Amino acid sequence: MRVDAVTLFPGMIDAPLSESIVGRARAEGFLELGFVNPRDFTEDRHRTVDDKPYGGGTGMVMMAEPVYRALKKVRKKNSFVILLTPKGRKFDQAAALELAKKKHLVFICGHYEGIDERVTPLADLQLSIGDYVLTGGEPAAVAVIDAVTRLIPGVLRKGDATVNETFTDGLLEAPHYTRPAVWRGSEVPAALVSGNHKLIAEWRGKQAAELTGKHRPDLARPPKPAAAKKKGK
Ligand code: 6GU
Repeated sequence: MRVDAVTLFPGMIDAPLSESIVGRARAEGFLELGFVNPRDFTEDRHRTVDDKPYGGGTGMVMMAEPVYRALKKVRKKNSFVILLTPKGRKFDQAAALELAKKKHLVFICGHYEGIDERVTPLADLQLSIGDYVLTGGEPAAVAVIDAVTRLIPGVLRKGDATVNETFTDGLLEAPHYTRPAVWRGSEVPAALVSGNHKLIAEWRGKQAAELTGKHRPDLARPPKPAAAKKKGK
């Protein structure tokens, strides 16, 4: 997959995505990550990319033209363009699975108070990573690119399967343990060391249900409106 980021601060995305599994995915060619900086598309002496908001108010707003020109440089016919903004649709695992099917993603990262609203029609999708405010779209781009990259076939080694993991089946995962069996007096649950696969599966199912109910009651027993709706239509 090819990914390009339109950003004033490419290092905020490049550095974290040079480590660990995504770093390896880039080195092995599963992910091609490029950057384009709106500042390189300015024409004034100060290379201005932001200005005061019309109507007054605090902070600065990113100007439309440098962002437009940067996007134009990387956008192709098959590109899917995502604007990162706290006002966007909430990113989740289902969205990650959808994005993982695309050939080319382009992320537009706002900074300061945001980008001139007139660039929003250039995006196919507006995404937020949660209900809190970041300094810019860059850390959000890192989160989304990370979640999507690990879903590209071949990126995860066998044993890192993405089938039974948290959110994929609508539940949080059961807790994990590794050696030693007793650590500072704390024991691994008996079911996990029993060697009985049925018992282990039952224990994990119960733990997942309990944990989801406690930490994420909104996820517990997810409704299935898709199936119910289809019949009526
Ligand atoms: Cl995509 N951008 C910013 N600036 N803040 C956020 C966000 C995005 N998602 C959550 N908070």
